[in-house]
Amino acid sequence: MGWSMSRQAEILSIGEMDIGVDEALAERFRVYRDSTLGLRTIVAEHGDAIAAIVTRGRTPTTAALIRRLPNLELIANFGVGYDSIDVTTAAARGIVVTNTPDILNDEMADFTVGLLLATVRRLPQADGHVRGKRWAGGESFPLGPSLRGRRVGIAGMGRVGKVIARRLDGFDVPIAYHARNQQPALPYPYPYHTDLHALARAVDVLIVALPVGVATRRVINAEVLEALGPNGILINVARGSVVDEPALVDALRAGTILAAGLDVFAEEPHVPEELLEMENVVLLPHVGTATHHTRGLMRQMVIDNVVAWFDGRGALTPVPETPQGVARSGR
Ligand code: 8YV
Repeated sequence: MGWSMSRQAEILSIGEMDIGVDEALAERFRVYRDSTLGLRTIVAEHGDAIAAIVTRGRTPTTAALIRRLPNLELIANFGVGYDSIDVTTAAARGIVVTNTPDILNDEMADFTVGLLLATVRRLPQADGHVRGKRWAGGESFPLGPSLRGRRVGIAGMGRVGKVIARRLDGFDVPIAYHARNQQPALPYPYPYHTDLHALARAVDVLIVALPVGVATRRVINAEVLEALGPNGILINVARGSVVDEPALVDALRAGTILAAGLDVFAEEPHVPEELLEMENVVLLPHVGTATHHTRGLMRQMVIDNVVAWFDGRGALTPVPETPQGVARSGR
C-alpha cells in the first residue's frame, strides 16, 4: 500500500532545514519542524509516530534521539556529508540513511578552484585594498604568490576529488593525491601517496576533499602542515573536523605554512578569533554548495528519497553503512 493510501506518515524536520523541503513534504506527510515547535516537545508528543527525519546536519542526529523514536525508518540528509548522523546506531536498528551524492560534485569543484585562486592570488585582500581606499590613496597592492610552479595535492579522491582534479587539469599544474585506496580509473595516472604526510611533503597546495568521519578526524595535523612547508597553502572544503584547528592556527601564525582557504570549521559558525585577525587566510561561511542551482537539486533529492521510501520503492541514495536495496514493507 502506498503512503497516500495509508495513514499519513509523520516526519521530523530538524535543524535549519531548507524551507522548500518542509513545504513539499507537508503536502503529503505530517511534518514537525523542530525550528518552530522545539525538538523536546515534538519527541515527547509524537516520538512514537515519527517514521522519518529530514536534516541538514546543523543539529546532530544523535543515538539518544534515534532511541527515542521507536518507529523511525528513514533519515534523509540534505548534504553529501552525513557526519552529524549516528549511522552506527541507525544501521543497528535497520534505519536507512540517505544523502545527496553526485549532484553537487560540479558545484563543489568549481567552488574549490575559486577558493584556491582566491587564496593564492589574495583576491579578497585585493578587494579590501580597493574598498579601503588604499589604491585610491596611491598605495599599490603588493606582489603575491602564484599558482605557477605549484604542485597540487588532493587529499580524498572520491566523487568531489575526481572532479576537482579534472578542473585543475586545465590549469597546467602537476597533481598528486592521497586516498584510502589507489583509484584505478582516473583520466591521468596522477602520483598516488599511501599516506597524507607523504603527499603533503610532495606538494605545495593541499586540497582537502576527504570523506568525513572517525577515520579522518584531525588527520590534517601539525606534522602534515609541517610537511606542507613554508610555501604551502591549505584549502579545506570537506569538514572542519578533518583539520586540527589549533595546529592550523599555530602553523599560519608561525609561517610553518603560507596561507589557507577555508570554507569549513570545527565548531561552525564559530571561527577562531586568531584566524579572523590573519591576513593570510580566506574565510568563507560553509557556502560550497550554496547556489540556487545546486541547493535546488539537493532539495529535490531529499524529497525524492522520502517519497520513494514511503511509496515502497526503497530509498534512492542510501549511504553504504545502512541497509541497501530494501523497501518499506506495508506498515
Ligand atoms: C551543505 C555540505 O552546506 O553536502 C554537504 O555535505 O556540507 C553542504 O552541501 C550542507 O548540507 C548543509 O546545508
